[in-house]
Amino acid sequence: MENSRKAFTDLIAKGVAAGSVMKRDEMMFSHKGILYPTTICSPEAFKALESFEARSDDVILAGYPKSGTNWLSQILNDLIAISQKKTLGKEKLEEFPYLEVGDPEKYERMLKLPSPRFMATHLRPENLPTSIFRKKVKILLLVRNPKDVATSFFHFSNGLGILPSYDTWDDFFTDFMSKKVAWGSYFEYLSEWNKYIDKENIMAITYEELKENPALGVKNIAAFFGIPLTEEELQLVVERSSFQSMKKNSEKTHGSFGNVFFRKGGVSDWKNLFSEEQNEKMDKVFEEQVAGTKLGKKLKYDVYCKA
Ligand code: PPS
Repeated sequence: MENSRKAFTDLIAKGVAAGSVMKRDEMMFSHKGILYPTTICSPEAFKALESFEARSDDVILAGYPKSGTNWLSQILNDLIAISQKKTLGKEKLEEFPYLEVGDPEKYERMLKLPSPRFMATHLRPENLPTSIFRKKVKILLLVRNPKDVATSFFHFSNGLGILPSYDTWDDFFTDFMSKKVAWGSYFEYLSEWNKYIDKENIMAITYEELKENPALGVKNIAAFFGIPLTEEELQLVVERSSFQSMKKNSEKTHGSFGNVFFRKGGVSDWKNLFSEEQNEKMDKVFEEQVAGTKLGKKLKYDVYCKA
């Protein structure tokens, strides 16, 4: 395990240890009507986050849990290293990269970090510190088709003890559809972020389009953040961020949790879990809440979520 990633693995290990002695109903708490895992988040940290001072050159990745945020984090960190002419993969991770995860003092420590600071978040826009929008910080918004998100979330809940586990997929599906999972409803997440989609400081990308054409995706992301890339650098970032490379390297980057964070890395695994009835239920909710929005159309639901 590389020492440089200790901030990641130590926090997860602590969360797993805390979760192992908690009763199921103690494992989540509600903040502004949304559930979060007690094992790695706290009301005190949320309070401290409100006054977090963003910098205009911060690099922010927003994505609901299980939409591929570790993948895009790798890409963005490599792009930042290239922009600073540093060797890829050698940077030391000073803080756990998800903004809302960690202790309340984290934001004080982040004041001392050099620019550009990278941070990921699973939060909805209305729950992000207002300085992010005031400073027009660039945000890469990552979305993934909701059926694969739910599938990945189910396996993750049973693979890592920071979240309540489930005896059956059906139980998880019920909770996923009724806002009873960590970070709340994915459908509400999509409709809230849709309100921001036309802002110049926001770029949306789907997991599926990146999977289909990683070189084009990385090129567009680099252009959005104003990072010039040679063809060679582009190929390197693409190669280092492939699922195979990241899974192979995961012992170094994610320690013993590697296999949980890098599970299958594909599209359509939902077909192994969803019943006919569950398909109909999700299709209906998506149609009612998200399908007509710009972000909803970008997800190409008919391509990726119809049997
Ligand atoms: S987390 O726990 O919320 O931070 O998870 P997150 O990283 O957002 O999402 C995990 C899923 O992303 C897949 N993954 C990848 N897919 C393609 N390429 C690469 N490089 C990659 N890295 C991670 C990971 O396998 C999870 O999806 P599933 O479907 O469970 O495999």
